[in-house]
Amino acid sequence: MTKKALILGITGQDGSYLAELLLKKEYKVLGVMRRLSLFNTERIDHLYKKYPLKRFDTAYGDLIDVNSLRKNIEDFMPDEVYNLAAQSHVRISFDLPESTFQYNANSTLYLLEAIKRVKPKCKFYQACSSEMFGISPPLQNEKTEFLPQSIYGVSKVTSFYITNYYRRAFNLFACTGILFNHESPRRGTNFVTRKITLGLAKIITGEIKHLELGNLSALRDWGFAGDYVEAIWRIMQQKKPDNFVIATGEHYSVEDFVKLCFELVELDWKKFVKTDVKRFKRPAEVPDLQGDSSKARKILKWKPKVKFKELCEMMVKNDLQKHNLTLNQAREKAKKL
Ligand code: NAP
Ligand code: F7E
Repeated sequence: MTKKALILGITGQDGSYLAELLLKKEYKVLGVMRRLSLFNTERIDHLYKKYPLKRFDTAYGDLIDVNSLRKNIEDFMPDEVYNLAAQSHVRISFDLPESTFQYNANSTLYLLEAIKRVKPKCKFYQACSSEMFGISPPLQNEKTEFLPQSIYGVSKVTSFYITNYYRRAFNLFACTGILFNHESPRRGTNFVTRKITLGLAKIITGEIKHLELGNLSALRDWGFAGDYVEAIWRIMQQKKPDNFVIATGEHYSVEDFVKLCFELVELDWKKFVKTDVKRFKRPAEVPDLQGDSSKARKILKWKPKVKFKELCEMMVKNDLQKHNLTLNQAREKAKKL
């Protein structure tokens, strides 16, 4: 029988990759998106074109509009609900603490309560985050203490406990994935990796002279979003609901990422990157994230395919291509800078 999946956060990076994966697996997918004054379906337009509406469609809903969430569950009666929607920017959560918390924590409660009442057999996935570990030193795994450094992190810890509570108290199939940073050509342009690859392309075309960044010494465990949505799906296919850390196990600094990207086009990054630590400073930073995903590797039989260097290259090539440049053409242009 065709499985039905409801994806919250369909217009985001992960929502678009997960929808692609589930549609390939013959699922029927309904994506939930919020009303905006302009359409922002760039990441899923190819899916509207490729699949008929009875396989892939979208409906309106908002994370803090409890009725909209419940209505979508009642109308669609999904077998699996993936809550990937969030105010996902850590830095912005310092400016918008209240709404970040409401979106990211309350929505988990609203969705689980709706599932409990409407279709208790429906499986539920909550997107949690390595930001929950905050200043707990690496390696971080499922047993590591949560010491979040932002309301974003706190909101995800809350969503984690709500999900675990509904599993324990009401026997729902409610899981979490504690995912470390994952990037792709579809990454939002104000996250550091995409800001760097897009900035590099603009430097080559002469649109900008310099790229301004903040803390270059932060260490992150960066993987490829396409690999991570495979892990999300596997978490939902287990016999028992559980929590899993998903990570590559390697960590690199922001500076390492910058250096690798600029090396690809044979530019000396130090001539083009300015740091304005004060401007981009977070009131509380997370210095070092490096995940231990041995549980996922053993139980889900999952491991990441794309390595750090390949990820950089994939993202650089994509942003160059958006500026009508190949890597070789970019190198030629870079010689004249
Ligand atoms: P993203 O690209 O920022 O996507 C977030 C999605 O949430 C977008 O579709 C966004 O819609 C939607 N959304 C935000 N507020 C909403 C609201 N009030 N009502 C309905 N939808 C709303 O994030 P992502 O990188 O795909 O991440 C997916 C999930 O994983 C998020 O929960 C994030 O916190 C978590 N996570 C991400 C990472 C990572 O490294 N990417 C790591 C760990 C955890 P709009 O397009 O309208 O803004
Ligand atoms: O920052 C530093 C910044 O904003 C990474 C989200 O997907 O992953 C993401 O959160 C690091 C930080 O991601 C700039 O200070 C330096 O140390 O790309 P980011 P994040 O905060 O790690 C987690 C796991 C999530 O769950 C989140 O949803 O880079 N950094 N200079 C900068 N960061 C940004 N954004 N911009 C800069 O100019």
